[in-house]
Amino acid sequence: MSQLKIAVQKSGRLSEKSLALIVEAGISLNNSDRRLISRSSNFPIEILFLRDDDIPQYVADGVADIGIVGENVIYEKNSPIRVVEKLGFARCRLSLAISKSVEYTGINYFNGKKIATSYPKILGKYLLDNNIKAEIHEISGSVEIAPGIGLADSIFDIVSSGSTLISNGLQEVEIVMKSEAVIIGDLNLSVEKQKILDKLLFRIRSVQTARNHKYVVLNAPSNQVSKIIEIIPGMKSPTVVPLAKEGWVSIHSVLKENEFWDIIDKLQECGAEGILVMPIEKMVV
Ligand code: PRT
Ligand code: ZN
Repeated sequence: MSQLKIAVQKSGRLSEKSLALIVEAGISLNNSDRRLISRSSNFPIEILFLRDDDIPQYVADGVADIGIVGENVIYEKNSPIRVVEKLGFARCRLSLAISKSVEYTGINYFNGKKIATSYPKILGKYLLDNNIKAEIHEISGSVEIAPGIGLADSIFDIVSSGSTLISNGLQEVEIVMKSEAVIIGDLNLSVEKQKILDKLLFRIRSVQTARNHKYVVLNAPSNQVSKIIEIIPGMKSPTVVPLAKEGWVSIHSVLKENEFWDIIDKLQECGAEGILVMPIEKMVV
């Protein structure tokens, strides 16, 4: 029986969420102490723990069948792999930043400047596309200190909250790309492995869909039911059950997390009371 080999980051920003996703998909891991390989007793999967930068090449070489990495890493490595699924975590952007004391006038500012980065390929392409001639100075870490120590005029680096830039006296002036964690895959998966991957993706999507929805239960006057059903249509249609108190019903439904506050306001306007909102663990639609 074939096993699908999945490469995840050994330790870093992607590790916990990558493993959590696998565990929430109902896959139990035998030794998740991240030595090198972990197997599952209830799903044909093997996990390889690697540095994130190495994952695209391992997948391209077929050592791993799929992997979880940030999009920034795949575009920098340019390995022959495909993006199978976006995962929505480890969101960040790759941006150009300059000293906050400089007044930024536009992209031409970078002509003739020296830019420090760990992402020379992505930056090189961006500069070429925008017809800017700048010097790229490749460094492997602590890029944000480069302008302060006189190594470069500006930087091109990952930004998430922006606080690293602020504490180094820098301002973000151009967002070059946005990134999030994705599943990447070998271009030539066997039919058997593709089947295992499809099963895994089905489970991951159920977990992701559940995360984006909430289960809601509320009490409402019976004469408001039709109005409330319009507000919370549910997966097919809401469950409506009578309460012991005459003229009242309990309504159960599912709503999207991002519509939540708007909907709650509307429900209250219809006389809804005792509104309970609960997380959903898995959701198959
Ligand atoms: O050891 P290994 O090579 O496996 O790990 P790594 O050190 O290369 O990567 P790691 O664990 O730091 O990040 C893994 C991935 O997380 C990255 O490739 C991105 O896709 C994603 N990610 C999301 C981030 C950030 N957010 C992030 N904020 N990666 C790095 N940062 C750093 C950034 O380099 C900068 O120094 O955080 C700082 C900026 O953060 P803010 O919040 O101050 O703006
Ligand atoms: Zn790395």
